[in-house]
Amino acid sequence: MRYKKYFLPTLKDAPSEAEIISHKLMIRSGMVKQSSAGIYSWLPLGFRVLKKIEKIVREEQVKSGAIEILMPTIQSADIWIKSGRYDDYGKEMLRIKDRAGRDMLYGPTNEELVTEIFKSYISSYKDLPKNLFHIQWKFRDEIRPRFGVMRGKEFLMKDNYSFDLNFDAAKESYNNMFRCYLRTFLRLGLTPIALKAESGAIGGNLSHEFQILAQTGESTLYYDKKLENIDPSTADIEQLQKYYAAVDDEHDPKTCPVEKSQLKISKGIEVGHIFYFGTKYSEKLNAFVQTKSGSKIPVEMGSYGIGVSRLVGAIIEAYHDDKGIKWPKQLAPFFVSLINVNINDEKCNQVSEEIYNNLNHTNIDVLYDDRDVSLGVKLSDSDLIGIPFKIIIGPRDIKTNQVQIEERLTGKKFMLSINDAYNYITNEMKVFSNSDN
Ligand code: P5A
Repeated sequence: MRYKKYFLPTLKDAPSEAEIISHKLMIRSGMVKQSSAGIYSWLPLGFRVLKKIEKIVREEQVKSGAIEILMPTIQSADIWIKSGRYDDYGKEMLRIKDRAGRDMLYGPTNEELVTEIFKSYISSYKDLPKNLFHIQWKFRDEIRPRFGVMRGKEFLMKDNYSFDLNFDAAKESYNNMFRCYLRTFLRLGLTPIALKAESGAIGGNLSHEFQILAQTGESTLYYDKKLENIDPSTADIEQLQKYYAAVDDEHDPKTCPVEKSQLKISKGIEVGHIFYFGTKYSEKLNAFVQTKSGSKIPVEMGSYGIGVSRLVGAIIEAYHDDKGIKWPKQLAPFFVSLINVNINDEKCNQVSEEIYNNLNHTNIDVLYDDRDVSLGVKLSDSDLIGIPFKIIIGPRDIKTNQVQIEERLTGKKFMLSINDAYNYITNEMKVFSNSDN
């Protein structure tokens, strides 16, 4: 991508209403634009990152055996009246009437709708288990939308729903998703801490929330150090229950069972939440399945959510410095920032074009800064938007066929020949593509 042709409106200052660093940086780096309170447009740079996160979340869902569908954003009030949640949800639910006066709503979650789909097609134990997911916008009329995309009114959620014949099978589905969540957050470069949680309005009797560590997080986590190193291939909730974890004022130093040296205190952000709620919805919405012996029983369910758009902010909270964002390589909107120091120098232009074309041919996302602005502006914009590598092509270095490489995550800087620079970048790209799966 050529910067001059692109749409990347960076700002020097963040608006005063942006309270936290990720919100400030997202606005300054031209990732999002607020359209009204808690509702955002995703500009090209933000959209690229959102899609990269979504892709990793999706791939891990599919690997875990979940099947992708797409349910609508607008739902009929009828199913919510049947489940009893139409009134429970209160003002957080955006209620709409269609032209015929029918009560509709913008879905804040999909337990009812997915149960309706399930029961229309599945009625036998032979077709279980099933796990359906979608990645779709939700709307919750939050009383105080704040922190940018971290607590929006409209936000993108990955939600999935498991259907099983009995409690044991449902617990297995829950554990399977538990492991999937750990893998997902690790792949996103985050450290997930799972905590036993209250299940609130979603209802049910087993629930965990996933927090990720970030110095600027909203909650304070108190947990056994061992929780930072849970193996996602073998983890289950029984194993987890051995380790202490509490959030904010749930923690009481007097009753905390963990030794001081073993207790970690860190800031965290909730990015996922999973629930087992048994037959709460299947009973109310008549989702019954036939057992082997011929009897009919309500299907056992769980639901599992990841805040995909919230993750964009949460990851910035975990990866930034005073210059801007430091994207983990797998999430960066561009992999390389190609900085042409002097667009009036023929040799600089020629070499920049050459490297630009070569990188494009190898499908490496490159942002070629061809603007007629100072080197300082180019460097600081690249740091602000958080591109992992810079290749800097300057008139003096190029006389000896040298270019400078800079790594955003480590701050490392070094000179290489043009050819070696190209090889270095393609190799870096290979290393992280291979470690993806
Ligand atoms: C689980 C999936 C549910 O809604 N139903 C379907 C269950 N859970 S939840 O905890 O309420 O939400 C799941 C995740 O969505 C993100 N999230 C939000 N992100 C941005 N703005 C919001 N207002 C918002 N509300 C919830 C969180 O990451 C949460 O863990």
